Amino acid sequence: KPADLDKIKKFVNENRTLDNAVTFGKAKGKNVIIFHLESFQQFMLDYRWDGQEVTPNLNAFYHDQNTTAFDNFYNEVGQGKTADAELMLETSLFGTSSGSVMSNYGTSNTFQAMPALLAQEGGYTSAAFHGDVPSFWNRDNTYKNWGYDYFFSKSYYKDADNPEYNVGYGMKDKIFLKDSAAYMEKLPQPFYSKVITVTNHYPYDLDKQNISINKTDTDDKTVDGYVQTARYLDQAFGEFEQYLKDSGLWDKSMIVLYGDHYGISENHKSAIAKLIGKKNVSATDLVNWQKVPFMIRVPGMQGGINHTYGGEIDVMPTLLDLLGIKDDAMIQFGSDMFSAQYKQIVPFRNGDWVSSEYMKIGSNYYVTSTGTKINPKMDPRAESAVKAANAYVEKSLAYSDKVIQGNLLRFANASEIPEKKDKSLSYKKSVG
Ligand code: GP9
Ligand code: MN
Repeated sequence: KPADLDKIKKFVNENRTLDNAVTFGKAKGKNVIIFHLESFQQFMLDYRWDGQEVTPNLNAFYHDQNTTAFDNFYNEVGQGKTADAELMLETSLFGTSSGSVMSNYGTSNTFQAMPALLAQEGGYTSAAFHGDVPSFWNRDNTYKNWGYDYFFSKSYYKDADNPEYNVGYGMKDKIFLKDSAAYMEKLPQPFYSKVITVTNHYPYDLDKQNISINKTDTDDKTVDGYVQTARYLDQAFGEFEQYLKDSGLWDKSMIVLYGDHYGISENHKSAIAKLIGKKNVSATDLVNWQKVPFMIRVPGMQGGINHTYGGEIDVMPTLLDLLGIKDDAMIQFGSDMFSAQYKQIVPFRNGDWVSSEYMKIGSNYYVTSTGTKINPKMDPRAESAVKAANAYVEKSLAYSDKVIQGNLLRFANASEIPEKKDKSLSYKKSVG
């Protein structure tokens, strides 16, 4: 019912934050290139093995003077994994508690999504790139609905079915990225694009000729394989970076890197502990291992490592701030991480959360900075902070679910829904 949307709008508006006068518009008019680091976790950055950095190219990007890198940034996905990450990034709505929104609602719901919004507000062309079949996670239909002009999926790539070119869910990243960069160069500018890698995906298989670092010694096949495919992903990114530099796109673009979700599940916790040199694994360690990279390089903007607590739901408002695009009409459950009013509360899909001060794990509470377990009832300040965070997280998840399950955005004013692109658009057409 339309009244449901009004109630939710009220909640979103109450939590809306002011723009940051310094960062707002810093990337105005620039191309946007979002580089999806499949299953890549924060602890791999700057990790060394066998006397080498495992991910030298990503580390260089992390420390680049124009890169703002958030090192307390968490993935917030549920069962939809990659699809949940994509949904949060492009609509600032949470995945549902089960299933994948892209699969169940992507075709028919009304959305306020990045590609359509940037087309309307900034004249952007949009393109997604992925070396798997277009139907996976219902991407083809969802992307049309979100307003993507182009979706370069497997059939666009030369010899894409050659078994030598594939591993796991799709094309090997290096092969995929070479052609992707060539397509990208031909897009009208400014463009908004996302490039979804896939080789660093469970079970982390890689052919011999692509292995360029010795196995780690945890004796856990998954973890030892992960370090090697993470290295491959890093090299693939390094090659892609070079293509962008050669074509001149590197300095005309805001480049965003993010990890979509964990790569190694809790079942392998002792092997991860060994990998990163930890003796005991605590409940808060397991939550902190849900950190993934979120880094934004804006040419001409001074970067640095930013310790603000945030998550995937906050990406869209944060990027819109940099792009100088007003989003006051949007139903967003995240907020701009650069805003001085930003709350630093990160909801997880199961109702747990992390804030800059406290963590909720099941029915237990901890101090975020120390991992010390607390009883909030013993400390009035903690008690009120925890209460407020619980209410905020519960409402955010429940309202987001309502928006999706009731398709409530269809009740928004027409002027609040960015113009939709031609839905009959065929992504099978050959371009350029
Ligand atoms: C498949 C790929 C994998 O196309 O994006 O999705 P995931 O298993 O990580 O959700
Ligand atoms: Mn994934």
